[in-house]
Amino acid sequence: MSLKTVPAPDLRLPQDQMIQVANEFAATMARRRSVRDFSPEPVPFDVIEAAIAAAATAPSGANLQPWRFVVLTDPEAKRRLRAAAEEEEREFYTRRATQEWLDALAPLGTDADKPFLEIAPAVIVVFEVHQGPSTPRPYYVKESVGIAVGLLLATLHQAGLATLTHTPSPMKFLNEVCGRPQEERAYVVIPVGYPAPGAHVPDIVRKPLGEVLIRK
Ligand code: IYR
Repeated sequence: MSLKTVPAPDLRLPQDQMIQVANEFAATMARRRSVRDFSPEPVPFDVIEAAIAAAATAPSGANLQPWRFVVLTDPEAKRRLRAAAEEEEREFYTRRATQEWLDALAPLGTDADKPFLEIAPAVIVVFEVHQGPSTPRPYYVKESVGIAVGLLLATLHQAGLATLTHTPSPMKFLNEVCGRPQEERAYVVIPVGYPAPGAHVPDIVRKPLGEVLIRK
């Protein structure tokens, strides 16, 4: 059975305006940085809610929208999250990671300590939704959830908030910490807040457009 249709939205802008809008957005996004040193200052929940609403507009395989966003703000929940994540991370840094991987991470200065999981005022745990008792088999889950997370990060950044895309490995413990069913699988953990006063980030550079854009 096919869905009824509605007219495609007409978003057309005059050419000079479309270039300006795109350039301004690119310049704004160029200022986004992964922050690891957060202030405990609370953030308005309405902003997080709006960012999740934006994320949930992402295209998805067969429009099945296979995502859930769990927002932790309760200090005790964040403390449990941090403790469980650090346990996994200690395994990663001392046993699981290959030397090659550790060498790739060395310039970023990351280690098994994850104070940001407790200090950031909000932590969003994004889950993929797979087939389960009340959920159908989804398609292109990683692609769909990845796009949703991109929109989430872009919205939070536009609203003036800092984020970190944190990927503890493995992530199974997040089902327990967030009270989510087996068919959901954690995809990424995103602390959200303001940088701590005086926070620094590594002085990275992005690849020049000439390298990443191939025009044929
Ligand atoms: N999950 C670890 C390791 C880590 C992996 C990558 I790839 C990074 O870009 C950063 C960290 C951690 O969060 O420390």
